[in-house]
Amino acid sequence: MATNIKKLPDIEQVLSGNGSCGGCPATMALRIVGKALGSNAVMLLTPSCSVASMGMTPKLGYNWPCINITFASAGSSASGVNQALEIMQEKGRLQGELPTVFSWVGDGGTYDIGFQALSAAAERNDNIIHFCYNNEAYSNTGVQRSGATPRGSFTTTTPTGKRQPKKNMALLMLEHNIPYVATATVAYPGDLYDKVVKAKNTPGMKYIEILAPCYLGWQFDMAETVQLSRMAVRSGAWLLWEAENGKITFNNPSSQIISGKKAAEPVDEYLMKQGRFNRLLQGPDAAERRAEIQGDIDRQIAFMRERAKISI
Ligand SMILES: Cc1ncc(C[n+]2csc(CCOP(=O)(O)OP(=O)(O)O)c2C)c(N)n1
Ligand code: SF4
Ligand SMILES: [Mg+2]
Repeated sequence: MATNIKKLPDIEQVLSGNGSCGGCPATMALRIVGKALGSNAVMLLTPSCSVASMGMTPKLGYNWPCINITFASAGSSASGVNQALEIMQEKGRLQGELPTVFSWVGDGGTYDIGFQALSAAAERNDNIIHFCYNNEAYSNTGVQRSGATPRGSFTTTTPTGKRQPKKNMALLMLEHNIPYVATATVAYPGDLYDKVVKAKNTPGMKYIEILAPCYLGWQFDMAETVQLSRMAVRSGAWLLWEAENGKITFNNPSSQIISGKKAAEPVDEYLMKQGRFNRLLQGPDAAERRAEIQGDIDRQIAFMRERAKISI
């Protein structure tokens, strides 16, 4: 059972007055991450909404030492910072517990441009946590398509709807044989908190991906961020799972969908709540397009069930 939200520590690493939009899922998620990591950490960020929201020294919105790095280099930069801290500790120039080194990166910086450096860090099993907050587009530059954008979604570079399905990035990270991989989303803060605590206490490379429904890119009312996050999970469009040393387990409510105890909700209601799908689903081939999206979700559920060796 996940930790109850009322039991999360009071510590706040995300400070008031930061520049994110109201209802920003990335910032909500980072708040929970801060409660799990505590203050002894170093944060690396690639160009993204979270950088734009952070503000400028000396008035940073995040209460960690923060390093802005180039778009492609989260994996290599975080590895380098971690190595430097380990050497400082060895030489007696750093006392106490080694800080957690984590990168906080969007889907563009993870799925696409940062993939090579991230893959290399995973292959070396470097002692870092890579967080991908996945808002399914390049939001900070006006919503362009990324490898995480689902089929059918409108972005400024897919004006007639994206024609390809998204990648399964968390599974790709798992295939690097790293000790910990997890998926999460803002509607389940206790689940996210527990996963970050596990990652913090696991040596080696950790990858946590957080679905982050962004009102701007997805086109819904900003007060509905958490509702959209919950609908994504209930429809099976987003599965909550974790893998410790390669063994996959699913977390509630995804575990019920995977085990066949509960059917995933049809994706229609989730799609129709979002302007990014609306125009497509009002066109003459709406039924065909909707079936394609539902097909992608059904295939992923079946694939992940098989990959986790669960039969129903
Ligand atoms: C090499 C390089 N290319 C493009 C940019 C412009 N750029 C800044 S933020 C951004 C979007 C980042 O998308 P993502 O990683 O998904 O984070 P989000 O904006 O969605 O938070 C882009 C394309 C850049 N800073 N550097
Ligand atoms: S555009 Fe989306 S991800 Fe970016 S700050 Fe606003 S709500 Fe957050
Ligand atoms: Mg993004």
